[in-house]
Amino acid sequence: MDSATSTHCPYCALQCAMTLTAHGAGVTVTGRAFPTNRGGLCKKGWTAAELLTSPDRILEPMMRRPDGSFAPASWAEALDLIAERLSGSRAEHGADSVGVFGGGGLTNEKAYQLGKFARVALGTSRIDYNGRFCMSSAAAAGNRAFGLDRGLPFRVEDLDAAGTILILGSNVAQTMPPFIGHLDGARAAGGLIVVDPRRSATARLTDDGAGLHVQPTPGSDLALLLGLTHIVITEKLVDVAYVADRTVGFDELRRSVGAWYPERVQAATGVPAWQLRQAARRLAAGHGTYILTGRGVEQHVDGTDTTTAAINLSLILGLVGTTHSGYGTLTGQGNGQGGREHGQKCDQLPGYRKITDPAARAHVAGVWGVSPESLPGVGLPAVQLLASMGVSGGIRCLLVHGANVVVSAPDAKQVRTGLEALDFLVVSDFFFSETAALADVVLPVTQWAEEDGTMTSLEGRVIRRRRAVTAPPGVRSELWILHELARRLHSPSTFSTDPAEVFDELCRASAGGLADYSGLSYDRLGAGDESDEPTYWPYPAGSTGTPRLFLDRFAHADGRARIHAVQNRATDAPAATGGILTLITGRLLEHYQSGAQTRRVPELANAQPEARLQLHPATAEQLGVVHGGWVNVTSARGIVRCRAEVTLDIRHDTVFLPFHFPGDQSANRLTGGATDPISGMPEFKTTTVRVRAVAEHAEPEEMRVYA
Ligand SMILES: Nc1nc2c(c(=O)[nH]1)N[C@H]1C(S)=C(S)[C@@H](COP(=O)(O)OP(=O)(O)OC[C@H]3O[C@@H](n4cnc5c(=O)[nH]c(N)nc54)[C@H](O)[C@@H]3O)O[C@H]1N2
Ligand SMILES: Nc1nc2c(c(=O)[nH]1)N[C@H]1C(S)=C(S)[C@@H](COP(=O)(O)OP(=O)(O)OC[C@H]3O[C@@H](n4cnc5c(=O)[nH]c(N)nc54)[C@H](O)[C@@H]3O)O[C@H]1N2
Ligand code: SF4
Ligand SMILES: [Mo]
Repeated sequence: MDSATSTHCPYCALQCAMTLTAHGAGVTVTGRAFPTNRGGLCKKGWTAAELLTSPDRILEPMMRRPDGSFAPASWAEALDLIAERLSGSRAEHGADSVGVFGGGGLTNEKAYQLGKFARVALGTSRIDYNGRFCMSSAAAAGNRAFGLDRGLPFRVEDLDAAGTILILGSNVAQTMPPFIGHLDGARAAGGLIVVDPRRSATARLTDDGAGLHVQPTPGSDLALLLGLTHIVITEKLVDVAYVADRTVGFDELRRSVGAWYPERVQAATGVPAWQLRQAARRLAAGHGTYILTGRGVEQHVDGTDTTTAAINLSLILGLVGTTHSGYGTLTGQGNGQGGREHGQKCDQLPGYRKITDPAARAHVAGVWGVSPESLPGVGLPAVQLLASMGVSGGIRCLLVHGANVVVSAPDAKQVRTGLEALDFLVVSDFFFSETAALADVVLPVTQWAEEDGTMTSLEGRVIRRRRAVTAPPGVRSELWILHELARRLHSPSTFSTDPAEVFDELCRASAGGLADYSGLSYDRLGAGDESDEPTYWPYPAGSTGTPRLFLDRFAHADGRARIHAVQNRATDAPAATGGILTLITGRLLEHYQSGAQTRRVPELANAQPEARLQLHPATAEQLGVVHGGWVNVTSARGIVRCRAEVTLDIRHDTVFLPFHFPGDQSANRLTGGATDPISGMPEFKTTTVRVRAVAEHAEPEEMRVYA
């Protein structure tokens, strides 16, 4: 008989609800009613179950042989070897010679267990995760301003009643398609404002009187936001009572934006002064105004400050901590929110606690049954962690869980070199990702529909992932792997293999922290139907959770939000002459992240089989590039060879590449290693490149140099 299971999509943070029906031939996916998706799914969600039976799936542990090829191994052999190599490295080079790289796609249970495993079983400080590439700037800005980082401090459905929504650097129409239903109210009111150097699918939602598309030069958003703030202040649109009651720091902000008059901002951003005024007035006119940021403004070396500028604008308009307006960041990965709460970050313990805080160390060490002194200190953020591979004093062994850094980390060629220089690399994955292909041992793990766990959605809502099918016999859950390794490493603490038990422990460890889950349990999270109580954190024992944050106070000790004046340090974009252009990178609807999963779904791969460089017709003509013709894109770091997509949907000084493809189409061969000094976020969104038309089979000089 068919059996139906209520669960959620494995991919993005919208965590669309779905029902999986297992039958003889496989698993059928249907959308399920839930506030974020209202029964809708995107193409990736519809096809997600195909990967359960993918012919590419790894079904037994694989070990590298001396000749470089892989051979299957038993679990005992693989785990024994890993334990031996990690203990050996620790004995010879110290605990910090072993690194751990996690992911924002892992369930809360796995993320928590991985952080504990690093600190307790390995004793290493060297753990960080791919959320550093994703949420770190917004998290740093949220913590600084509000004292707390929950992506949306309100419910997604609150947006339905909005009259005005400003979306900065997010292409939700492609990155979270069912989400756009929540923009309908603002569109009907003519109040959707989208800021994007591309006329993205989301920018097009502003057509026909639905709102305004603001098209700045890439990387100029901070100047744009300072300009909007300047207009709000000079036109006396500030919510004076709110600023006085609920914030500190306004005077400094007023001084700092004094010189950012609209005509100067126009010169710095390319956005006409009239548009700036129109946008600022619309935001202030209200009728329920929300400001949302995405990776387009956050993934920059000034990403924390740019996000802070968006928060400052929200605060002086009195938007945050009300029932009808707000500021939020659109969290990306499936568990991008929970992934940043339970200890995968190099400076963090569960419950969003700081590893440097003696009280936090004492509490968590108590739950783990170890002494606080035994816990390591702060490690290295992702880019620096990866840069330490193969460097004296750096990491010599690495465990990767839920990331494909060869494709998704900046300066990917250097990352590959670093991985190759390691003494020992272990990758847990379902597929031979580009990163797994470099490993010494690859461990095959269960997929989403084969495991139980919890995810925390972009709204901070904790939801259940449920097992719908039995995993193939050779694969194991990561909880089991960590348990087995901890045992072999003689860990002083225990590692349960049961997700519900791990969740209970996580809840205890989080008690009293910012992200307090202590009132939650699998029972509390319900049956996965519409009768379920929504469970938004903080959810301390005895509470009913927190759908809307900051209604009475912010999380700083004095209850007030911090307006933190920020400076624009960006230099002007390079002149768009001689083929010198600004490259921005981002996403296509059909592919997810490094593409390790979606490139293996035939329908998605056929729809988008390769990376294409978007460029404007005028630019294309100047460079002799034709639609579908081949181009070389060169930066200081490397070269990409791909076909051109000539489109009016982009500024003439800007080109766009998706980052979902490997090899010589990998956008991250072009990006550099520069990071935001506050958050550690790499500069993914702007890179200076040169574009040249080439014949399909030409092999220019640079190709050989960088190959
Ligand atoms: N289809 C799909 N959906 C996804 C994902 C995926 O890989 N594929 N990944 C998920 C994850 S982890 C994340 S983080 C989210 C990301 O979701 P988004 O933030 O929506 O994704 P991006 O495409 O990276 O960037 C959004 C937009 O920023 C614009 N942009 C680039 N540079 C700038 C700039 O300097 N200023 C401004 N204002 N805009 C700029 C780009 O043109 C792009 O349209 O998506 C999630 N959903
Ligand atoms: N140029 C550029 N680069 C970017 C970005 C950009 O906009 N531009 N965006 C950045 C962002 S926002 C993000 S989030 C990163 C993401 O980049 P990646 O970390 O590369 O993300 P994924 O492709 O999702 O990689 C997840 C890998 O883990 C596997 N996996 C999935 N679930 C699990 C699990 O539960 N356990 C284990 N062990 N494995 C699992 C998948 O098969 C896949 O191989 O990329 C970043 N890189
Ligand atoms: S929008 Fe995100 S969660 Fe929803 S179906 Fe698509 S990938 Fe899955
Ligand atoms: Mo992300």
